[in-house]
Amino acid sequence: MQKVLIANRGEIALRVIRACKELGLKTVAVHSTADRELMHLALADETVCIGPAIATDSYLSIPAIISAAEVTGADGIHPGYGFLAENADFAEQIERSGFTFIGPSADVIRLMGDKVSAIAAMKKTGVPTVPGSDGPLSDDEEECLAAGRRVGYPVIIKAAGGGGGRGMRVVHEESELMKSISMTRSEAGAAFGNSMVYMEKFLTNPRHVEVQVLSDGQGHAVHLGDRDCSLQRRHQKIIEEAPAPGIDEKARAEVQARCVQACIDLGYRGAGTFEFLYEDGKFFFIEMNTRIQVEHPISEMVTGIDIVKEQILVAAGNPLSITQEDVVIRGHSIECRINAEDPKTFMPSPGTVTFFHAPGGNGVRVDSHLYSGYKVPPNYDSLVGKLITYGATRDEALARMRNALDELVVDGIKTNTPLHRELVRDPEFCKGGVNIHYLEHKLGIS
Ligand code: MV4
Repeated sequence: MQKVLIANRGEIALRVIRACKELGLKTVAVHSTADRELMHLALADETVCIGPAIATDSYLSIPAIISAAEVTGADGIHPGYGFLAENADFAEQIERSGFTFIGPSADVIRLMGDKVSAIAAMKKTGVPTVPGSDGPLSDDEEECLAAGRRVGYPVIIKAAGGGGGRGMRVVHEESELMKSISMTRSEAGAAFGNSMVYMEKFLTNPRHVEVQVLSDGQGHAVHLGDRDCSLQRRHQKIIEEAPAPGIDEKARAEVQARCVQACIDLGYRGAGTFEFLYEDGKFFFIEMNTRIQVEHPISEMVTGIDIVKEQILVAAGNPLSITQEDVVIRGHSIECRINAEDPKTFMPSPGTVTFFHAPGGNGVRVDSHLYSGYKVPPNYDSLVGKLITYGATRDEALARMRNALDELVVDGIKTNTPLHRELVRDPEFCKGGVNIHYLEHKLGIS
Protein backbone atom coordinates (compact mmCIF):
# COMPACT_ATOMS: atom_id res chain seq x y z
CA MET A 1 0.00 0.00 0.00
CA GLN A 2 1.34 3.41 -0.96
CA LYS A 3 -1.51 5.89 -1.04
CA VAL A 4 -4.53 5.94 1.27
CA LEU A 5 -7.82 7.66 0.54
CA ILE A 6 -9.65 8.75 3.69
CA ALA A 7 -13.39 8.34 3.11
CA ASN A 8 -14.39 10.48 6.07
CA ARG A 9 -14.21 13.95 7.60
CA GLY A 10 -13.51 15.80 10.84
CA GLU A 11 -11.37 14.55 13.68
CA ILE A 12 -11.14 10.94 12.48
CA ALA A 13 -9.95 12.01 9.02
CA LEU A 14 -7.21 14.00 10.76
CA ARG A 15 -6.40 11.00 12.97
CA VAL A 16 -6.05 8.71 9.93
CA ILE A 17 -3.90 11.24 8.02
CA ARG A 18 -1.52 11.44 10.98
CA ALA A 19 -1.17 7.63 11.03
CA CYS A 20 -0.59 7.47 7.25
CA LYS A 21 2.09 10.16 7.42
CA GLU A 22 3.87 8.27 10.22
CA LEU A 23 3.84 5.17 8.04
CA GLY A 24 5.25 7.10 5.07
CA LEU A 25 2.04 6.66 3.04
CA LYS A 26 0.68 9.26 0.64
CA THR A 27 -2.81 10.51 1.43
CA VAL A 28 -5.92 11.58 -0.45
CA ALA A 29 -8.56 13.59 1.43
CA VAL A 30 -12.07 13.61 -0.03
CA HIS A 31 -14.57 16.23 1.04
CA SER A 32 -18.00 17.70 0.34
CA THR A 33 -18.60 21.29 -0.79
CA ALA A 34 -19.46 22.15 2.85
CA ASP A 35 -16.07 20.89 4.05
CA ARG A 36 -13.51 22.89 2.06
CA GLU A 37 -12.10 24.36 5.29
CA LEU A 38 -11.43 21.06 7.08
CA MET A 39 -8.00 21.01 8.71
CA HIS A 40 -6.87 17.68 7.30
CA LEU A 41 -7.25 18.88 3.70
CA ALA A 42 -4.20 21.07 4.27
CA LEU A 43 -2.21 18.04 5.50
CA ALA A 44 -3.18 15.62 2.72
CA ASP A 45 -1.07 15.16 -0.40
CA GLU A 46 -4.17 15.50 -2.59
CA THR A 47 -7.78 16.52 -2.11
CA VAL A 48 -10.88 15.66 -4.14
CA CYS A 49 -14.31 17.25 -3.83
CA ILE A 50 -16.73 14.31 -4.04
CA GLY A 51 -20.10 16.05 -3.92
CA PRO A 52 -22.53 18.35 -2.16
CA ALA A 53 -23.02 18.94 1.57
CA ILE A 54 -25.74 16.30 1.78
CA ALA A 55 -23.84 13.18 2.89
CA THR A 56 -25.92 10.76 0.79
CA ASP A 57 -24.37 12.36 -2.32
CA SER A 58 -20.80 12.71 -0.96
CA TYR A 59 -19.52 10.75 2.08
CA LEU A 60 -22.15 8.05 1.54
CA SER A 61 -21.73 7.83 -2.24
CA ILE A 62 -19.83 4.64 -3.08
CA PRO A 63 -19.29 5.60 -6.75
CA ALA A 64 -18.04 9.09 -5.81
CA ILE A 65 -15.45 7.62 -3.44
CA ILE A 66 -14.29 4.83 -5.74
CA SER A 67 -13.98 7.36 -8.60
CA ALA A 68 -11.82 9.58 -6.38
CA ALA A 69 -9.56 6.58 -5.62
CA GLU A 70 -9.31 5.82 -9.34
CA VAL A 71 -8.39 9.35 -10.45
CA THR A 72 -5.79 9.81 -7.69
CA GLY A 73 -4.29 6.33 -7.89
CA ALA A 74 -4.95 5.61 -4.22
CA ASP A 75 -4.66 1.91 -3.41
CA GLY A 76 -6.04 1.81 0.15
CA ILE A 77 -9.33 3.24 1.41
CA HIS A 78 -9.85 4.00 5.10
CA PRO A 79 -13.54 4.42 6.02
CA GLY A 80 -13.11 5.95 9.51
CA TYR A 81 -16.31 5.51 11.58
CA GLY A 82 -19.91 6.25 10.67
CA PHE A 83 -20.78 6.87 6.99
CA LEU A 84 -19.76 3.73 5.02
CA ALA A 85 -17.50 2.19 7.67
CA GLU A 86 -19.75 -0.84 8.27
CA ASN A 87 -21.32 -1.06 4.83
CA ALA A 88 -20.49 -4.52 3.46
CA ASP A 89 -21.35 -3.47 -0.11
CA PHE A 90 -18.81 -0.65 0.12
CA ALA A 91 -16.06 -3.04 1.28
CA GLU A 92 -17.03 -5.50 -1.44
CA GLN A 93 -17.04 -2.92 -4.25
CA ILE A 94 -13.70 -1.52 -3.09
CA GLU A 95 -12.10 -4.97 -3.19
CA ARG A 96 -13.77 -5.85 -6.54
CA SER A 97 -12.38 -2.61 -8.02
CA GLY A 98 -8.88 -3.69 -7.02
CA PHE A 99 -8.42 -1.42 -3.99
CA THR A 100 -7.73 -2.43 -0.39
CA PHE A 101 -10.47 -1.78 2.14
CA ILE A 102 -8.86 -0.92 5.50
CA GLY A 103 -11.11 -3.12 7.58
CA PRO A 104 -12.43 -6.66 7.71
CA SER A 105 -13.77 -8.64 4.75
CA ALA A 106 -17.22 -7.79 3.41
CA ASP A 107 -18.42 -11.22 4.60
CA VAL A 108 -17.49 -10.52 8.21
CA ILE A 109 -19.03 -7.02 8.09
CA ARG A 110 -22.25 -8.60 6.75
CA LEU A 111 -22.18 -11.34 9.41
CA MET A 112 -21.85 -8.78 12.23
CA GLY A 113 -24.31 -6.34 10.64
CA ASP A 114 -27.04 -8.92 11.09
CA LYS A 115 -27.33 -9.16 14.88
CA VAL A 116 -28.96 -12.60 14.74
CA SER A 117 -26.07 -14.08 12.74
CA ALA A 118 -23.55 -12.18 14.91
CA ILE A 119 -24.98 -13.71 18.09
CA ALA A 120 -25.05 -17.19 16.50
CA ALA A 121 -21.36 -16.80 15.54
CA MET A 122 -20.49 -15.74 19.10
CA LYS A 123 -22.30 -18.69 20.65
CA LYS A 124 -20.43 -21.01 18.30
CA THR A 125 -17.02 -19.61 19.27
CA GLY A 126 -17.75 -19.39 23.00
CA VAL A 127 -18.32 -15.66 23.58
CA PRO A 128 -21.03 -15.35 26.27
CA THR A 129 -24.35 -13.97 24.97
CA VAL A 130 -27.58 -12.76 26.59
CA PRO A 131 -30.12 -15.55 27.26
CA GLY A 132 -32.75 -15.26 24.55
CA SER A 133 -34.65 -16.70 21.62
CA ASP A 134 -31.64 -18.45 20.02
CA GLY A 135 -32.30 -17.04 16.58
CA PRO A 136 -35.16 -15.14 14.94
CA LEU A 137 -38.68 -15.10 16.33
CA SER A 138 -41.21 -16.87 14.12
CA ASP A 139 -44.69 -15.61 13.28
CA ASP A 140 -46.19 -18.35 15.43
CA GLU A 141 -47.82 -16.92 18.56
CA GLU A 142 -47.38 -20.08 20.65
CA GLU A 143 -43.66 -20.21 19.81
CA CYS A 144 -43.18 -16.56 20.79
CA LEU A 145 -45.09 -16.97 24.04
CA ALA A 146 -43.05 -20.08 24.85
CA ALA A 147 -39.81 -18.17 24.20
CA GLY A 148 -40.99 -15.39 26.52
CA ARG A 149 -41.80 -17.85 29.30
CA ARG A 150 -38.49 -19.64 28.91
CA VAL A 151 -36.40 -16.41 28.92
CA GLY A 152 -38.48 -14.77 31.66
CA TYR A 153 -39.86 -11.20 31.76
CA PRO A 154 -38.82 -8.48 31.24
CA VAL A 155 -37.56 -9.29 27.74
CA ILE A 156 -36.35 -7.04 24.94
CA ILE A 157 -37.31 -7.44 21.27
CA LYS A 158 -34.56 -6.30 18.92
CA ALA A 159 -34.36 -5.97 15.14
CA ALA A 160 -31.69 -8.13 13.46
CA GLY A 161 -30.91 -5.18 11.20
CA GLY A 162 -30.77 -2.68 14.07
CA GLY A 163 -27.98 -1.96 16.50
CA GLY A 164 -26.67 0.98 18.43
CA GLY A 165 -30.04 1.38 20.09
CA ARG A 166 -32.18 1.47 16.94
CA GLY A 167 -35.11 -0.91 16.59
CA MET A 168 -35.74 -2.31 20.04
CA ARG A 169 -38.60 -2.54 22.53
CA VAL A 170 -38.79 -3.70 26.16
CA VAL A 171 -41.66 -6.03 27.10
CA HIS A 172 -42.63 -6.28 30.77
CA GLU A 173 -45.35 -8.92 30.63
CA GLU A 174 -46.74 -11.62 28.37
CA SER A 175 -49.91 -9.65 27.52
CA GLU A 176 -47.77 -7.06 25.66
CA LEU A 177 -45.52 -9.52 23.83
CA MET A 178 -47.27 -10.12 20.51
CA LYS A 179 -48.10 -6.45 19.97
CA SER A 180 -44.49 -5.47 20.74
CA ILE A 181 -43.11 -8.08 18.34
CA SER A 182 -45.35 -6.91 15.48
CA MET A 183 -44.55 -3.23 16.12
CA THR A 184 -40.79 -3.86 16.24
CA ARG A 185 -41.11 -6.01 13.10
CA SER A 186 -42.90 -3.38 11.04
CA GLU A 187 -40.62 -0.54 12.21
CA ALA A 188 -37.58 -2.68 11.39
CA GLY A 189 -38.95 -3.52 7.94
CA ALA A 190 -39.40 0.17 7.17
CA ALA A 191 -36.11 1.35 8.72
CA PHE A 192 -33.69 -1.46 7.78
CA GLY A 193 -35.50 -3.36 5.01
CA ASN A 194 -35.31 -6.41 7.29
CA SER A 195 -38.20 -7.35 9.56
CA MET A 196 -36.36 -10.14 11.37
CA VAL A 197 -36.52 -9.74 15.16
CA TYR A 198 -35.14 -11.68 18.12
CA MET A 199 -35.65 -11.78 21.88
CA GLU A 200 -33.26 -11.32 24.78
CA LYS A 201 -33.64 -11.21 28.52
CA PHE A 202 -33.79 -7.49 29.38
CA LEU A 203 -30.98 -6.60 31.76
CA THR A 204 -32.22 -3.77 33.96
CA ASN A 205 -29.06 -2.10 35.27
CA PRO A 206 -26.07 -3.16 33.19
CA ARG A 207 -22.88 -1.34 32.34
CA HIS A 208 -21.63 -1.05 28.76
CA VAL A 209 -18.18 -2.62 28.62
CA GLU A 210 -16.44 -3.33 25.33
CA VAL A 211 -13.29 -5.22 24.34
CA GLN A 212 -10.91 -3.79 21.71
CA VAL A 213 -9.25 -6.32 19.42
CA LEU A 214 -6.67 -6.30 16.64
CA SER A 215 -6.40 -9.25 14.30
CA ASP A 216 -4.57 -9.99 11.06
CA GLY A 217 -6.81 -12.61 9.47
CA GLN A 218 -3.74 -14.87 9.37
CA GLY A 219 -4.28 -16.59 12.70
CA HIS A 220 -2.94 -13.89 15.02
CA ALA A 221 -5.14 -11.78 17.27
CA VAL A 222 -4.76 -9.74 20.45
CA HIS A 223 -7.07 -7.82 22.73
CA LEU A 224 -6.15 -4.34 23.95
CA GLY A 225 -8.19 -4.54 27.14
CA ASP A 226 -11.61 -3.06 27.74
CA ARG A 227 -13.41 0.26 27.91
CA ASP A 228 -16.41 1.39 29.93
CA CYS A 229 -18.83 3.46 27.83
CA SER A 230 -21.77 3.51 30.23
CA LEU A 231 -21.99 7.30 30.48
CA GLN A 232 -24.37 7.95 27.57
CA ARG A 233 -27.48 9.85 26.60
CA ARG A 234 -29.88 8.50 23.96
CA HIS A 235 -27.23 5.98 22.85
CA GLN A 236 -24.68 8.77 22.33
CA LYS A 237 -21.59 8.10 24.43
CA ILE A 238 -20.40 11.16 26.38
CA ILE A 239 -17.43 9.93 28.44
CA GLU A 240 -15.50 6.68 28.06
CA GLU A 241 -12.66 5.21 30.10
CA ALA A 242 -10.12 2.41 29.92
CA PRO A 243 -9.86 0.05 31.62
CA ALA A 244 -13.44 -0.39 32.85
CA PRO A 245 -13.27 0.20 36.63
CA GLY A 246 -14.15 -2.43 39.21
CA ILE A 247 -14.57 -5.43 36.88
CA ASP A 248 -14.32 -8.98 38.20
CA GLU A 249 -10.81 -10.03 37.12
CA LYS A 250 -11.69 -13.65 36.41
CA ALA A 251 -14.67 -12.72 34.22
CA ARG A 252 -12.58 -10.10 32.46
CA ALA A 253 -9.70 -12.43 31.62
CA GLU A 254 -12.16 -15.07 30.40
CA VAL A 255 -14.14 -12.74 28.13
CA GLN A 256 -11.00 -11.12 26.68
CA ALA A 257 -9.58 -14.54 25.80
CA ARG A 258 -12.92 -15.52 24.19
CA CYS A 259 -12.85 -12.37 22.02
CA VAL A 260 -9.35 -13.19 20.80
CA GLN A 261 -10.41 -16.75 19.94
CA ALA A 262 -13.49 -15.37 18.13
CA CYS A 263 -11.22 -13.21 15.93
CA ILE A 264 -9.18 -16.26 14.98
CA ASP A 265 -12.29 -18.39 14.31
CA LEU A 266 -13.86 -15.62 12.21
CA GLY A 267 -10.67 -14.92 10.25
CA TYR A 268 -11.17 -11.34 11.42
CA ARG A 269 -8.85 -8.73 9.90
CA GLY A 270 -8.38 -5.27 11.37
CA ALA A 271 -9.50 -3.45 14.49
CA GLY A 272 -12.78 -4.49 16.08
CA THR A 273 -14.86 -4.07 19.18
CA PHE A 274 -16.96 -6.63 21.03
CA GLU A 275 -19.74 -4.85 22.92
CA PHE A 276 -21.01 -6.36 26.15
CA LEU A 277 -23.51 -5.63 28.85
CA TYR A 278 -21.88 -6.25 32.23
CA GLU A 279 -24.15 -7.04 35.16
CA ASP A 280 -23.60 -8.94 38.43
CA GLY A 281 -20.00 -9.71 37.52
CA LYS A 282 -20.90 -11.33 34.16
CA PHE A 283 -20.43 -10.32 30.52
CA PHE A 284 -23.14 -10.69 27.86
CA PHE A 285 -22.30 -10.03 24.19
CA ILE A 286 -24.73 -7.71 22.38
CA GLU A 287 -23.01 -6.51 19.16
CA MET A 288 -19.69 -6.38 17.36
CA ASN A 289 -18.41 -3.21 15.69
CA THR A 290 -16.19 -3.89 12.69
CA ARG A 291 -14.69 -0.38 12.51
CA ILE A 292 -12.32 1.94 14.34
CA GLN A 293 -14.35 3.57 17.10
CA VAL A 294 -14.52 7.16 18.32
CA GLU A 295 -13.16 6.11 21.72
CA HIS A 296 -10.15 4.12 20.41
CA PRO A 297 -7.61 6.65 21.83
CA ILE A 298 -8.17 5.60 25.45
CA SER A 299 -7.10 2.04 24.55
CA GLU A 300 -4.07 3.49 22.76
CA MET A 301 -3.17 5.47 25.88
CA VAL A 302 -3.22 2.45 28.23
CA THR A 303 -1.43 0.09 25.81
CA GLY A 304 0.90 2.40 23.89
CA ILE A 305 -0.32 0.77 20.66
CA ASP A 306 -1.36 2.90 17.68
CA ILE A 307 -4.57 1.14 16.63
CA VAL A 308 -4.99 3.05 13.36
CA LYS A 309 -1.45 2.26 12.23
CA GLU A 310 -1.98 -1.42 13.07
CA GLN A 311 -5.28 -1.37 11.16
CA ILE A 312 -3.49 -0.09 8.06
CA LEU A 313 -0.58 -2.51 8.42
CA VAL A 314 -2.79 -5.62 8.67
CA ALA A 315 -4.96 -4.39 5.77
CA ALA A 316 -1.76 -4.15 3.72
CA GLY A 317 -1.21 -7.85 4.39
CA ASN A 318 1.32 -7.67 7.20
CA PRO A 319 1.04 -10.19 10.02
CA LEU A 320 0.29 -8.65 13.40
CA SER A 321 3.57 -7.34 14.83
CA ILE A 322 2.51 -7.80 18.46
CA THR A 323 1.63 -10.80 20.59
CA GLN A 324 -0.63 -10.79 23.64
CA GLU A 325 2.45 -10.76 25.91
CA ASP A 326 3.48 -7.44 24.31
CA VAL A 327 0.18 -5.88 25.38
CA VAL A 328 0.41 -4.49 28.90
CA ILE A 329 -2.47 -2.43 30.26
CA ARG A 330 -0.83 0.33 32.25
CA GLY A 331 -2.56 3.22 34.03
CA HIS A 332 -5.94 4.70 33.16
CA SER A 333 -7.36 6.87 30.40
CA ILE A 334 -10.54 8.95 30.08
CA GLU A 335 -12.12 10.56 27.01
CA CYS A 336 -14.60 13.44 26.97
CA ARG A 337 -16.41 13.90 23.66
CA ILE A 338 -16.67 17.58 22.83
CA ASN A 339 -19.83 18.24 20.81
CA ALA A 340 -20.94 21.46 19.14
CA GLU A 341 -24.25 21.52 20.99
CA ASP A 342 -26.12 23.32 23.74
CA PRO A 343 -24.98 21.78 27.07
CA LYS A 344 -28.55 21.85 28.45
CA THR A 345 -30.85 21.19 25.47
CA PHE A 346 -28.34 19.15 23.41
CA MET A 347 -29.47 21.05 20.29
CA PRO A 348 -26.70 21.24 17.64
CA SER A 349 -24.77 24.53 17.62
CA PRO A 350 -22.88 24.92 14.34
CA GLY A 351 -21.14 28.17 13.38
CA THR A 352 -17.78 29.90 13.42
CA VAL A 353 -15.26 29.10 16.15
CA THR A 354 -13.96 32.60 16.87
CA PHE A 355 -11.21 31.32 19.19
CA PHE A 356 -9.88 27.85 20.00
CA HIS A 357 -7.36 26.95 22.65
CA ALA A 358 -6.40 23.31 23.24
CA PRO A 359 -5.34 22.19 26.72
CA GLY A 360 -1.95 20.60 27.31
CA GLY A 361 0.37 19.19 29.92
CA ASN A 362 1.43 15.75 31.06
CA GLY A 363 -0.95 12.99 29.98
CA VAL A 364 -3.21 15.21 27.86
CA ARG A 365 -4.16 14.38 24.26
CA VAL A 366 -6.48 16.42 22.06
CA ASP A 367 -7.93 14.84 18.91
CA SER A 368 -9.74 17.71 17.21
CA HIS A 369 -9.97 19.35 13.82
CA LEU A 370 -10.93 22.70 15.34
CA TYR A 371 -8.87 25.86 14.85
CA SER A 372 -9.60 29.55 15.44
CA GLY A 373 -11.77 30.75 12.56
CA TYR A 374 -13.07 27.28 11.54
CA LYS A 375 -16.77 27.18 10.68
CA VAL A 376 -18.55 24.05 11.95
CA PRO A 377 -21.03 23.13 9.18
CA PRO A 378 -24.60 22.21 10.16
CA ASN A 379 -24.71 19.12 7.95
CA TYR A 380 -22.89 16.48 9.99
CA ASP A 381 -22.39 14.92 13.41
CA SER A 382 -21.74 17.47 16.16
CA LEU A 383 -18.51 15.84 17.45
CA VAL A 384 -15.78 18.48 17.13
CA GLY A 385 -13.10 17.03 19.33
CA LYS A 386 -12.04 14.56 21.97
CA LEU A 387 -10.19 15.40 25.14
CA ILE A 388 -8.21 12.39 26.30
CA THR A 389 -6.21 12.18 29.50
CA TYR A 390 -3.90 9.51 30.87
CA GLY A 391 -2.78 8.90 34.43
CA ALA A 392 -0.99 6.24 36.44
CA THR A 393 -4.27 5.86 38.32
CA ARG A 394 -7.93 6.66 37.56
CA ASP A 395 -7.79 9.54 40.04
CA GLU A 396 -4.78 11.03 38.25
CA ALA A 397 -6.48 10.73 34.84
CA LEU A 398 -9.58 12.40 36.33
CA ALA A 399 -7.58 15.24 37.90
CA ARG A 400 -5.86 15.85 34.58
CA MET A 401 -9.25 15.85 32.83
CA ARG A 402 -10.58 18.50 35.26
CA ASN A 403 -7.57 20.67 34.40
CA ALA A 404 -7.84 19.99 30.67
CA LEU A 405 -11.54 20.92 30.64
CA ASP A 406 -10.78 24.10 32.58
CA GLU A 407 -8.08 25.03 30.03
CA LEU A 408 -10.17 24.26 26.94
CA VAL A 409 -11.56 27.33 25.15
CA VAL A 410 -14.02 27.04 22.25
CA ASP A 411 -15.57 30.47 21.60
CA GLY A 412 -18.24 31.37 19.05
CA ILE A 413 -20.27 28.15 19.26
CA LYS A 414 -21.88 26.31 22.14
CA THR A 415 -20.25 23.06 23.26
CA ASN A 416 -21.03 20.48 25.93
CA THR A 417 -17.85 21.44 27.85
CA PRO A 418 -19.87 22.79 30.83
CA LEU A 419 -21.59 19.40 31.15
CA HIS A 420 -18.22 17.64 31.13
CA ARG A 421 -16.85 20.00 33.80
CA GLU A 422 -19.78 18.97 35.98
CA LEU A 423 -19.56 15.24 35.23
CA VAL A 424 -15.85 14.92 36.10
CA ARG A 425 -16.74 16.31 39.54
CA ASP A 426 -19.84 14.13 40.02
CA PRO A 427 -19.26 12.01 43.16
CA GLU A 428 -20.86 8.84 41.73
CA PHE A 429 -18.97 9.08 38.44
CA CYS A 430 -15.75 9.76 40.35
CA LYS A 431 -16.34 6.59 42.42
CA GLY A 432 -16.49 4.62 39.15
CA GLY A 433 -18.79 1.95 37.78
CA VAL A 434 -22.02 3.87 37.06
CA ASN A 435 -24.49 2.01 34.83
CA ILE A 436 -26.00 2.91 31.43
CA HIS A 437 -28.93 4.78 33.00
CA TYR A 438 -26.90 7.02 35.31
CA LEU A 439 -26.52 10.08 33.08
CA GLU A 440 -30.12 10.12 31.85
CA HIS A 441 -31.31 9.81 35.47
CA LYS A 442 -29.03 12.66 36.52
CA LEU A 443 -30.30 14.81 33.64
CA GLY A 444 -33.89 13.98 34.60
CA ILE A 445 -34.78 12.22 31.34
CA SER A 446 -35.90 8.94 32.92
C1 MV4 B 1 -29.93 -4.32 25.90
C2 MV4 B 1 -30.23 -3.69 27.13
C3 MV4 B 1 -30.69 -4.49 28.16
N1 MV4 B 1 -30.87 -5.82 27.97
N2 MV4 B 1 -30.11 -5.65 25.77
C4 MV4 B 1 -28.90 -0.35 23.48
C5 MV4 B 1 -27.96 -0.16 22.36
C6 MV4 B 1 -27.72 -1.49 21.79
N3 MV4 B 1 -26.34 -1.60 21.46
C7 MV4 B 1 -28.15 -2.46 22.81
N4 MV4 B 1 -28.80 -1.70 23.85
C8 MV4 B 1 -29.27 -2.30 24.95
N5 MV4 B 1 -29.45 -3.63 24.87
C9 MV4 B 1 -30.57 -6.36 26.79
N6 MV4 B 1 -30.75 -7.67 26.61
C10 MV4 B 1 -30.02 -2.32 27.24
C11 MV4 B 1 -29.53 -1.61 26.15
C12 MV4 B 1 -29.30 -0.21 26.36
C13 MV4 B 1 -28.01 0.32 26.33
C14 MV4 B 1 -26.89 -0.48 26.07
C15 MV4 B 1 -25.63 0.06 26.04
C16 MV4 B 1 -25.45 1.41 26.28
C17 MV4 B 1 -26.53 2.21 26.51
C18 MV4 B 1 -27.81 1.68 26.55
C19 MV4 B 1 -28.90 2.52 26.82
C20 MV4 B 1 -30.16 1.98 26.84
C21 MV4 B 1 -30.36 0.63 26.59
